[in-house]
Amino acid sequence: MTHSFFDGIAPVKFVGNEISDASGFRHYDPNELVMGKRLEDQLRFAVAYWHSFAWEGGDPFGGPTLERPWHPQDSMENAWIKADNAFDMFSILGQPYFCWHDVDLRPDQGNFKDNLATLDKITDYVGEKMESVGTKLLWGTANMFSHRRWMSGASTNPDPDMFAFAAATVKSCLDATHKLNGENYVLWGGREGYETLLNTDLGIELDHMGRFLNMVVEYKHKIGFKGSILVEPKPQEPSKHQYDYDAATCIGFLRKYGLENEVKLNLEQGHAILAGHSFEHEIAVATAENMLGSIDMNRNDYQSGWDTDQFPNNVPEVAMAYYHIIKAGGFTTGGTNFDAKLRRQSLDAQDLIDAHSGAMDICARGLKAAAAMIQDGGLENAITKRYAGWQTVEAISMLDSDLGAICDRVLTKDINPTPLSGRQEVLENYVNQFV
Ligand code: XUL
Ligand code: CO
Repeated sequence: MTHSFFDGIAPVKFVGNEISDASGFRHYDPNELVMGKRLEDQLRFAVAYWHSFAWEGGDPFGGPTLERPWHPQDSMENAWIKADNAFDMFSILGQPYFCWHDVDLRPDQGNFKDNLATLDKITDYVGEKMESVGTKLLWGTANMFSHRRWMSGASTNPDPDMFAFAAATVKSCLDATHKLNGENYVLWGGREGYETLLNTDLGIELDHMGRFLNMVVEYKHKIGFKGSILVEPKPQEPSKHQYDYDAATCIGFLRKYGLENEVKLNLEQGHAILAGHSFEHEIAVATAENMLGSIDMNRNDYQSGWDTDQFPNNVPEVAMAYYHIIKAGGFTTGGTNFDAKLRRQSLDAQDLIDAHSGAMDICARGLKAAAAMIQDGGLENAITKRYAGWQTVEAISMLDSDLGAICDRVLTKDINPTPLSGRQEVLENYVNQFV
């Protein structure tokens, strides 16, 4: 390839905390040790192929605004040019990972057989690029929501042939992820939900989704894929009601279908907001159940009520997200995938670089603040103190007794507890010293 979209843009380097509008990392030095681990290994950044290279700038009111050398995305020639440019960007950013859907990588020829052949070809090519640039695959996934065939769902589709097409598609994407040494495989149920109960049998759909996910796990073991299988919660959009509403709903679903030791969660900031939660809430729910797999780091607009997929830029929020991740031991197979896209007026190659390098800096800043809070121990101490009563023999043994015995004890000892302050404000002031 002679000409790159990113020609003339130098690799982003750590420049220290200087104030200027020049490109460079202010907070992300990949080699900095934080809690005994290199920052790069703590954060495990990934670029999302779909937002950065496949999305063309459309919104519900207008078509594409972005013009790229790999448009239109309907031929293998352009798929190769897209891959060349993607890896040019990866070498500028130096992030260790990327993620893809099948449709981001190859054109859609409209039938399974041809799509399988082009996926195989393009993943051979991408494998060579990964080798030469040194970028690894955090996760692969299947896009089973854009094409009209998926409009009534994939594994939850009332038509068994659609279920079959979905199963074949996931098999092909899991094979491709395995071939590229992916560290996880993600299933986001974009159309696994419903528009109206007037035409929907909830029981059948959930049972089919549970069986489908079990087949994915069985196949993973059959081919010896060592990565994690992750599901990604989201409450609505595109479906009015999506089955994987939030972390708690997914955990209940995984337990019901016997998958709690096989499948973990890929949690996304924007999806947490759509579910009426904070990102830290979703992460804390998952880590409390040892089910956090990976995160899709982005930022949702708090007013608009739809999935805006902006790059993160709120240090206190990001810090609390990483606080819960590191407190639970940090990422193992997972990482920080920027499931985020430019605004549609941000046309330039430089915008893509600035969006990612800024986001990497925000995350580094947040993670370092989180690590400092953990090392200081202030929040942990406050929680230990708040629950200290549960360390006594009397309290512990109460959990093995019964309501009658507890009632007798309350009467005999005349138990009449005095409420204690939750001290929320002082804890908020404490956090503010770190962020
Ligand atoms: C959609 C979303 C997806 C998944 C992968 O909201 O987050 O990009 O992360 O299919
Ligand atoms: Co996502």
